Amino acid sequence: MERLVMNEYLNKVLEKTRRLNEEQPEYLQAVEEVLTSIEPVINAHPEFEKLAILERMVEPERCILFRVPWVNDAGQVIVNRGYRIQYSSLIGPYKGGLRFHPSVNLSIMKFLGFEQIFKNALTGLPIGGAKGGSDFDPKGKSEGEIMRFCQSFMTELYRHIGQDVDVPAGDIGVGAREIGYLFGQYKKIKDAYEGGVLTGKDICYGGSLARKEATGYGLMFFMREMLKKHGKSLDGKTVTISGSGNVAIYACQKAYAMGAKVVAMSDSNGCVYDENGIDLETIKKIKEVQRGRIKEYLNFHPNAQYFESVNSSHPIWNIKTDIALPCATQNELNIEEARVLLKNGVIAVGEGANMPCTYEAAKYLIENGVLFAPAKAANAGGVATSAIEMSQNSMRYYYTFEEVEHKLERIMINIFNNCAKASEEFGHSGNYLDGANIAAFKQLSDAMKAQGVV
Ligand code: NDP
Ligand code: 2IT
Repeated sequence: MERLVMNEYLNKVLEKTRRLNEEQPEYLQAVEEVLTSIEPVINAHPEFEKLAILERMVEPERCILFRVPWVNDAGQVIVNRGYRIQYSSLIGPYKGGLRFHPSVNLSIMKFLGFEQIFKNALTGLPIGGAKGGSDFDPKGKSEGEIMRFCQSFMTELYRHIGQDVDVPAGDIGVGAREIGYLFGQYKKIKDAYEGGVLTGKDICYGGSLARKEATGYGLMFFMREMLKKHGKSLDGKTVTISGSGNVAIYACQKAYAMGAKVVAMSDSNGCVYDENGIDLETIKKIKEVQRGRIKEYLNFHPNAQYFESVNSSHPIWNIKTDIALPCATQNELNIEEARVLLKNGVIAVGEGANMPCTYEAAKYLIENGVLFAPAKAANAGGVATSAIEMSQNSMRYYYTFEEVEHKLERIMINIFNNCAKASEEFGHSGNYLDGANIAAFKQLSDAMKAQGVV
């Protein structure tokens, strides 16, 4: 959807970005959302045009594309494509996850890298923005295949990263298992123990307690603060959560701890609805241990219902709920689905995934009074805790689970307050999407001005 922007400089940059990146819809979507949001700041700073602040913000510092050859169990050589988008080192080493999913392409990598710069600024910690990954599909692969793929991926990636240069972590399809294989190969090639070169490591070799839980927990801390500001709470609320991966599982855990009832979760094949409340231990067993499909939930809870996803539909958004948490992937909640949620009485939507709502859906929800927690603020707890992992690695020390969780909670409260403040300052009170973009952009543009033309 084209958005109306009055500022001439903004329009010029938008047009140029569209022209240069015609084939990259997700990237353009992310850029358009941010640039549209920050119009009041651009209006207040006419000097930004001469400094080309926006042109420098939207163009990645470096895009690395590489070949990843590996041998499958049948002896066949397979070639995948690897990516690392080193988007911005303005406020710290490049930092952001790796995604292994067949849909990965340059547009998706660039959109994620772009979002990451702003998200990382919101954490208040010294981390730049990056993203990487591959079109490799981990589904159905053996342990040996996963390991060989990770080793081949790192055999190229290692020369581009380092604990003060670029620090990858997990994302879709990359969890502690993959990080372990990547770390092992990095260490073997470098012949040095650089603990802080990757985050999301297992606890047994330098990972941080509470990193696994951090994105989901952080989302719920943000949601709690947002509801509180509007005189509401999670107590007794129903919640639906799309996805059943890392973010979804720990959002579910915290939602229960905050007194809510999670009634539905999903994967790419469909969703389960359990009116008694989703049994998270069953989900964890199916997803974390067996790496199975969510449909198997019915083997343990025959009274639950399963709704198959047909033609990439998202049946989970048809389920009546007070709070909806899209925690699977980009553009998984569109305007029609937003309308159904609203008709069914939704009061808040929290983006655990990156850009899960289309811009039209997000705008519709906000305009209709639904409290909206935008991804780059609401899911920043994961990368914030990655930065806490890096600091523990540098100190050669560790914090307890409670210490890390407490730091995470403080960071999420700060992020919410900063989004609220920025939204008020520019007359968009209660629009935390604009608030998040404005708060992050102000810090980044200040840093850009301070460092000169580089
Ligand atoms: P996981 O791989 O652990 O889980 C992903 C979940 O989303 C799975 O249930 C998966 O289902 C579903 N999913 C993935 N792709 C699609 C798709 N194209 N269509 C439908 N369902 C899909 O990933 P995470 O939980 O780590 O990541 C989820 C989201 O959260 C992503 O958007 C990620 O960028 C974002 N995020 C992650 C952070 C982290 O720390 N891990 C931090 C901040 C954001 P299936 O198994 O069927 O594929
Ligand atoms: O999207 C994200 O913020 C992540 N996948 C986590 C990145 C990180 O470096 O922990």
